[in-house]
Amino acid sequence: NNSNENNRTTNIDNESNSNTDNNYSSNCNNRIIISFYQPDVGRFLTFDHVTFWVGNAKQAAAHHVARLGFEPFMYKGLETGCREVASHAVRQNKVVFVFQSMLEPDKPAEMARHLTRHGDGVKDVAFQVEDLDGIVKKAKSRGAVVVRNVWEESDEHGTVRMAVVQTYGDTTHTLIDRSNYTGSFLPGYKAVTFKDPLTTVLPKVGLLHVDHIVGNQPDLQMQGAVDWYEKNLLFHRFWSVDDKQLSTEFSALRSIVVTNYEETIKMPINEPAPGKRKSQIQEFVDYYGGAGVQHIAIRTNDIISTISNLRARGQQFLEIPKTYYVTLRQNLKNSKVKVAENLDEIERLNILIDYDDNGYLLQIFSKNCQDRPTLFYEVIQRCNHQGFGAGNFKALFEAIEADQAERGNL
Ligand code: TYF
Ligand code: FE
Repeated sequence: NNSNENNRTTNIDNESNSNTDNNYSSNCNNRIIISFYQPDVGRFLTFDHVTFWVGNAKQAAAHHVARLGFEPFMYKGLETGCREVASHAVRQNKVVFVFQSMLEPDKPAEMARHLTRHGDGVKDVAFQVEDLDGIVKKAKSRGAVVVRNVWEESDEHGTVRMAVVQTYGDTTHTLIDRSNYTGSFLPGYKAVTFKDPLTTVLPKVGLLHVDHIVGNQPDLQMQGAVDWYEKNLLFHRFWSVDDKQLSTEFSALRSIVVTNYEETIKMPINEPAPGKRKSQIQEFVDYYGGAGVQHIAIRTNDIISTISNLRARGQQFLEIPKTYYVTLRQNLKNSKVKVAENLDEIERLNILIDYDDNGYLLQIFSKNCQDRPTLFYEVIQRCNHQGFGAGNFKALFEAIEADQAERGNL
């Protein structure tokens, strides 16, 4: 490997700042140079699956089947010889969610603590990797906490190798090497043969794969979380905004996106910023009891039908004020970009659009998935646009603040 060939330099702005000297500046007039090298060991491929620790895994899985269009997929629990934890996996195209619950009083203790502190939430985001040993060795040498060293699990379909590393809060990343495995999920699970009748009665949703997963951090902890990915996983910054771009009249936040070398996995990291009222990120941190996963964004190729069908299943989304669509229609007239979707449909469904001259993205945000105002989902369709909806932040945050006000949390 010729390192010069593999060296990409992105001139984002202009003042010196490499990803080895993490000198993030929140002044958007500063000019920053980020260079990044192809890591000499390992490769991150994709999001693999997401594990949720919840009070009632059976019902959480059923909820995702009924409301969000997942299908029952895999199971392990008492019937398969797992005496302490029940795991229900559901799947929709490449999106796999695993819901896990305790089977016995107070056991496993870590799960009990997690549940009482955080409520239902994301425990682990698994990545599919190549050269697991190289990645774990590198992360360890850089100081990452390895929760579980490399281990193997086998069945008639081959062998899966895995390791677990600690990221923000109580959240972990399982790293999975599937190169010697042909099974559809993981050893130890049995396929669920039950076909939920709702699957045939209700309209198909068409969620395809995870686009990005966002982690909220307590005040002033965003940079540390970003550094963790740069240092230990050799991720780099993809895109960043400062609190000037991310504020409404009342509240603000900062956000930095980190991604792997190939840019197939995107992990935005948020922190609250000072404003007149409580930041939505602070509200999350207060209710979650620290850092954690705030939203999972899932891709579709046809957001109009995806959202129509999710709404038909009773999934609820944030409401966007009419004024957003008045401004949008005006601005789109003066723009080079042509939006293929019908704007009346977009408005009826409360979908947001962000665009530049070359492309656009369509996105929408669900209401919170549980009683605590913590995790929610985003559905996103990309048409030659790799952003995260910066142009929508103001409208979106005002919509979130309306919900915050209803909860008495401003
Ligand atoms: O992932 C993103 O950056 C967008 C926008 O609290 C966003 O989905 C950012 C922060 C937030 C909610 C949405
Ligand atoms: Fe997002």
